[in-house]
Amino acid sequence: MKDLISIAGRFDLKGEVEDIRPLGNGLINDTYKITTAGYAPDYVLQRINAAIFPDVEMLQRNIGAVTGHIRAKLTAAGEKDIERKVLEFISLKDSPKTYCFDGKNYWRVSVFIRDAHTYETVDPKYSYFAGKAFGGFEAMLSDLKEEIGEVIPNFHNIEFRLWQLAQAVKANKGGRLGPHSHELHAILEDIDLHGVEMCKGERLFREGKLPKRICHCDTKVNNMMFDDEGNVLCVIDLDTVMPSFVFSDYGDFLRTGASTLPEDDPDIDGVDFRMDIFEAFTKGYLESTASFLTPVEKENLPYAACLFPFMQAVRFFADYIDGDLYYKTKYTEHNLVRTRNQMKLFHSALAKVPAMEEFIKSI
Ligand code: GN1
Ligand code: MG
Repeated sequence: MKDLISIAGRFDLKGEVEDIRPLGNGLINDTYKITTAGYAPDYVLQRINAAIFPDVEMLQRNIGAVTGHIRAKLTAAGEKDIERKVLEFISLKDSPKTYCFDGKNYWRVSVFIRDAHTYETVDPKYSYFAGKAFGGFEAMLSDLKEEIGEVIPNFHNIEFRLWQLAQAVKANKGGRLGPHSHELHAILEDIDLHGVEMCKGERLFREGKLPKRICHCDTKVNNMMFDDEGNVLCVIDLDTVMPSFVFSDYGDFLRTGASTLPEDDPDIDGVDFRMDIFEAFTKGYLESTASFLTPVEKENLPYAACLFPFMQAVRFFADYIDGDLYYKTKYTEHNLVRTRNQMKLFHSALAKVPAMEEFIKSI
């Protein structure tokens, strides 16, 4: 706590720090809430996982460009309550930089959005709002002039993720893959069976048929803030904002929002892809992206709904085989449980592609 207070002290905060305690459940960074005295805003302090984001300068530059652009748009539109509608990062006392290095770790601070909530699950009504908000986020950034760097190269490139899995299998760093690990081999076969089909996006890109746009790339349900009345306030967790296919934002929301269970629930039989959430989210998303979405993007949204659980399974599984080097885990089999869960969700979504296509055609 003393260390955290001294780190917080390097940022240009209003008000005196009263308390700092852990916040949220991200799998990558460590997050804390800073409570301040009196009327000053509270803040969010984050230790940036530099193993995953080695270029912190680029990371914070991207975020600065995106939040600055959105703030300017909201201001021009005469929005009220802008502090709750876009994140604000705080600079250091002695420099305009929005991060510091303590000799070991990188840290940053943003304003804590008051009276706001995140949810781990959503009903169809909220999914519709979420579709409008994530689509609206892409729409707002569609005329951003500043260059946004690829902060994690190949982040949502499934060809690369499959290659990583193959490397993990070869190296077997965690020693988890043996001749008797029948289940693991069965998962590998299943992934292999669908790999080519799931690389469709990368092929369309190479053929010049699919654009990259500035996307959020981590549109999990819990990365969106709602006010007390259930209105979307803003999108948070901007670390992975980068050029990608719109499939990233569309597919990753459904991966978490349309699943009947959380991504690490061991009740695999209970995992199912919810069409009511799909329909509501898709409606909202198509409304807010109408100004730029191309026919190829639109027609491949059902593919995106399958791609994201598939890609997440590939990533969790590679990490399991590596011996849990990337994702935080709470128990030995955690990444394997996540893999099974995401493969089940993938199959459930895949079976519903014809119904999804029909719905999209109907609107
Ligand atoms: C990570 O940080 P968090 O928990 O929002 C990951 C996402 C995964 C997600 C799975 C930088 O997101 O890509 O979809 O875990 N972020 C990074 O829960 O790898
Ligand atoms: Mg997050």
